[in-house]
Amino acid sequence: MKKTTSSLTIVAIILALIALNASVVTDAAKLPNDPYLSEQWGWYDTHADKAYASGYQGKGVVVAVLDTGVDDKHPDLKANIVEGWNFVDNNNDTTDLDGHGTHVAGIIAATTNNGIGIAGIAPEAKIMPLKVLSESGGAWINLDKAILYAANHGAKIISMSLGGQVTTVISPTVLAAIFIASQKNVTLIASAGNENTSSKSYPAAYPNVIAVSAISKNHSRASFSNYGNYITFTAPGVNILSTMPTYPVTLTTQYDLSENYDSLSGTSMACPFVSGVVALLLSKYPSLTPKMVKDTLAAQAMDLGEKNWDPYFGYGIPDAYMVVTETPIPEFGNMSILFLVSIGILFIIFGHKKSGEIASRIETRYSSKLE
Ligand SMILES: [Ca+2]
Ligand SMILES: [Ca+2]
Repeated sequence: MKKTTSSLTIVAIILALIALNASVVTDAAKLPNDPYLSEQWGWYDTHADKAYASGYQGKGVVVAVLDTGVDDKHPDLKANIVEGWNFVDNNNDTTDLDGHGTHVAGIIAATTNNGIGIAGIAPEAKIMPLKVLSESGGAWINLDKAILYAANHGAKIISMSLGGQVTTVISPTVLAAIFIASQKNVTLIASAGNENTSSKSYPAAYPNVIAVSAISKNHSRASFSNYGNYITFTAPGVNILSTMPTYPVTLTTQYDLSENYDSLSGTSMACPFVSGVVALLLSKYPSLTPKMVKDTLAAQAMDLGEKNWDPYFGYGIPDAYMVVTETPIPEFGNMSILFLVSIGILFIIFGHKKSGEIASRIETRYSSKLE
């Protein structure tokens, strides 16, 4: 990522200057009628209000959510769920018994302007629940297979609010799956991790994966958020209100969260904001490559901290409004594709020289009061 930073920075500066001259007017009359909207600071912070008024809402885009499953009976979600797969139990029952996946799904695509609950970033996008985590947390199951399943079943975005730190081992099968999905024009996004460290977390730090750190409402880095060279973007991740299962699950029975709706904090919550913004972009420009998606988000992001890319906020907060109103960043020639292929093959070969298991767990921070 470092090598591409300087050229991207120049593009980002030019686009930022153009952006400064653009005047943005929000039509308050076009805000949706969801009653908890005023509590959704992250929705406003990513400029989803202005995007909503623009009319682009993620239509035609399927987002695979690799997580604990989703409550597909939730009144604020049921219209937007497509069939997925349960890789933990190897069946098609993707019921969420934890709560984490349902929360992530609501941030991306809760039904909006339906008079109940919350609004999503891309309310006309569809969620494909791919269950790779059980309610007891712990290691992900078949992450590589889930990535390939998503890419082969029409998902344009793979949202991964999960990860783990791997200091000496790289998973060759996950790397290969990421590479294949990228070649199919699927954009992969992952949470950066909640350990307040610059040590890399995977899959966020793999090539071709957008890594998302977390910020609080005052735009400071969330105290728990990871940072470092692998960070691509940042997004709201503290006290994020979203959907919870309508029945008892681990988060409600063991961590005192409420059924139906509640707030969580973590880079797990930041990742789906970016997934939602990408869904908005792809609903307008369905054939963008993952590189064009990343470059477009980067050029139009709201910069934070040190000027331009930095290790805490990456390129900044992706802007839901800018991505549906400004022209995408083109990909120049085929050199970049050849470069990506070379890098992909190198990494796969490198990966095969290693062996062992990945230590992993759910990236969740069960807190709504710490910040
Ligand atoms: Ca709603
Ligand atoms: Ca910056």
